[in-house]
Amino acid sequence: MTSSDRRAQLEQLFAERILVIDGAMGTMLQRQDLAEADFRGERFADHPRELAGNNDLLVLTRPDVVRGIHEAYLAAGADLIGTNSFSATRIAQADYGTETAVPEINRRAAELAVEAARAWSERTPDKPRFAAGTVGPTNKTLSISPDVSDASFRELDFDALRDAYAEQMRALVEGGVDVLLIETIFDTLNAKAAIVAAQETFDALDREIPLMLSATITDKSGRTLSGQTIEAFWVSVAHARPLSVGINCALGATEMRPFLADLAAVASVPVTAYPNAGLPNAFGGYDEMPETTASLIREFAESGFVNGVGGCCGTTDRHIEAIAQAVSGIAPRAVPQTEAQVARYSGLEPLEIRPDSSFMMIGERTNVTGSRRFANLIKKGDYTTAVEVALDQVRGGANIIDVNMDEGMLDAVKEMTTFLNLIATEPEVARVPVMIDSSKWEVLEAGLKCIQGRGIVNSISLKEGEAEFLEKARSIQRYGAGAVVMAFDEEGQADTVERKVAICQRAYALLLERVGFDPHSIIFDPNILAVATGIEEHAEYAKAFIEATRTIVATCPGVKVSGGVSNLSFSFRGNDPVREAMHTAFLYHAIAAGLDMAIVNAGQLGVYEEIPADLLAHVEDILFNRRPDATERMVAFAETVRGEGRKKEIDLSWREASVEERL
Ligand code: THG
Repeated sequence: MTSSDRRAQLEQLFAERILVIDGAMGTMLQRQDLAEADFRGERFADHPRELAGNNDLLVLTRPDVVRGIHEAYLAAGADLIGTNSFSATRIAQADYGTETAVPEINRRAAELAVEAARAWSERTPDKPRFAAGTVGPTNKTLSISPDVSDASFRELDFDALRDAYAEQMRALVEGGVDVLLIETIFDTLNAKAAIVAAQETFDALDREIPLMLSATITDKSGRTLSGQTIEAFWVSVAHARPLSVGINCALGATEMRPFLADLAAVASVPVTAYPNAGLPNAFGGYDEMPETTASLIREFAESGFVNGVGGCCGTTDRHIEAIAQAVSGIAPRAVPQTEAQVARYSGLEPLEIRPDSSFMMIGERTNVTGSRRFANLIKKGDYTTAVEVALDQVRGGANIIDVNMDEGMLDAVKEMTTFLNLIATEPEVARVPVMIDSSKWEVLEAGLKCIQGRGIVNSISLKEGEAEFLEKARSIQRYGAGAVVMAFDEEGQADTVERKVAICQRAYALLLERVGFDPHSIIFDPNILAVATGIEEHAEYAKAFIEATRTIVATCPGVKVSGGVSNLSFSFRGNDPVREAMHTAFLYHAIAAGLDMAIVNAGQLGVYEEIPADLLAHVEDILFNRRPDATERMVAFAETVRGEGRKKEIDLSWREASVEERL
């Protein structure tokens, strides 16, 4: 059977009946009263450290015990059993000094589960059994600092975790597992590293198997340990196109219920739930009886929440038997057949951009090239105040924050990493998705490795040709982000309606046809360029952006359109009332043409209707290129707006900068 057949078979089964997942491995092992000698066996007889408690090692030293537990769960009615490999990464095994055994452990863990599942599939052909390669979260977290005095510190980086997962996954896949089960996810960034690792493993082995994802909720507020809501979690991992998504472990079935309901309401794939046997008692044990767990899970099934159920900590084969009986004959949750036609991003919370959503503001101030103040804070290393800049953006109404560290004097990779790690720990900021802004791919990629949510890369373009564009797009897809695509090609930046539209349409076709990119994850930026510069060719720029936007939204279904609004008024630097009026009027018309979002100074936008009539007339003369002397007239008028003594010449210094810097 090919991998895609296997996936289709499991999808079919999840649609037909509620599949039963096995129960706890640890609980069953504990009941065997294994001693240090069991964990060591002959293989590790001389190992310098204590090994008792390293459960995964038992696949090598007591395979009979592990096999017996798989048998017990299969006999109890489990359709899907998990390999005994929860902590079998070099990161978790480091606690015991057994890192080098990682490939062997996973390989053997896979073989034991696969053999047992195959044997039972032959015995009960109408009830095929499956082996899932269990991949735990490890004992480290990518989104949280263990150092109270440095919130940007991380014990581990994305690449090290990804590589550790890849090592584990390769051995599990080679060992023959049917699916990979990335479970007990307490930090979505860890899970995103696992997803990248899985995809790399499938590429390397030229063999793909389905992924099952399962998060855990560790407190009653319904957040993961790293602070996400369950909806935000789903938005952050949906790019993996998993076979299923669910919740496990948590605080038992009762506490899990509301969050399972939330997940079931949004997930476009089968949903699983395998809770602990209630809350732990004073000794860390679990007392919930099989009948109790089973009746709680039966209620999940009757509520239409689940396609798969089982048990986690504290559950045994008796729990699984009771659960299997309790859900037998109850119809599984109906999986929505079509994905809603919306763009979804996330920080700690989800952000949905629907056709009827109000305009989205992307905060521009956390940009070292766009704010002298922010640049100085970063240069001084005053990160506390720099984080407040982000906080002000969110409090000022920004739905997303743009972060840019491209400045010659700064190590942009390092600063992007530090700053994103910092704001990840500031709940009010971390609530919103991040737009990672850089002209360097290495900075964009470094940023992608820091965000647990679904963010946006700003930007990619056809500037360096199709091959590079496609490669970056594939990478962005793998990290689970959206992309701003600038209207820029091999010939340069598009400044006419025709070129803006043609480049976006070309990029659209490439992304959909060659990458399989979701059109909702594309954000076109047809270049907002400065007007009223004194140069005749610039006079049409505002109009061109607005007209291009109209055509792009009409001809590229699903995409969003954005732009950097403050660029528009560079020639009125120093005159904030004029700049604000220009931005406000421009947005008013651009939004009417279909603009969905823009990078703005959130605190500095006015209301169109409140712009004084004379100022508005001057502004619109410029925006729509209504008269050749529009700029001159505005310059004269601007002095009156600024008031006495604050005379300001048109600032053309920006013209010395390269096109990229100008953007
Ligand atoms: N498209 C996309 N990304 C972008 C841009 C774009 N990123 C950068 C830029 N353009 C958008 N961000 C800004 C941020 C600030 C300003 C302009 C654009 C700005 N700053 C004041 C100035 O230069 O006068 C800063 C003054 C100060 O130091 O405080 O105008 O187009 N995809």
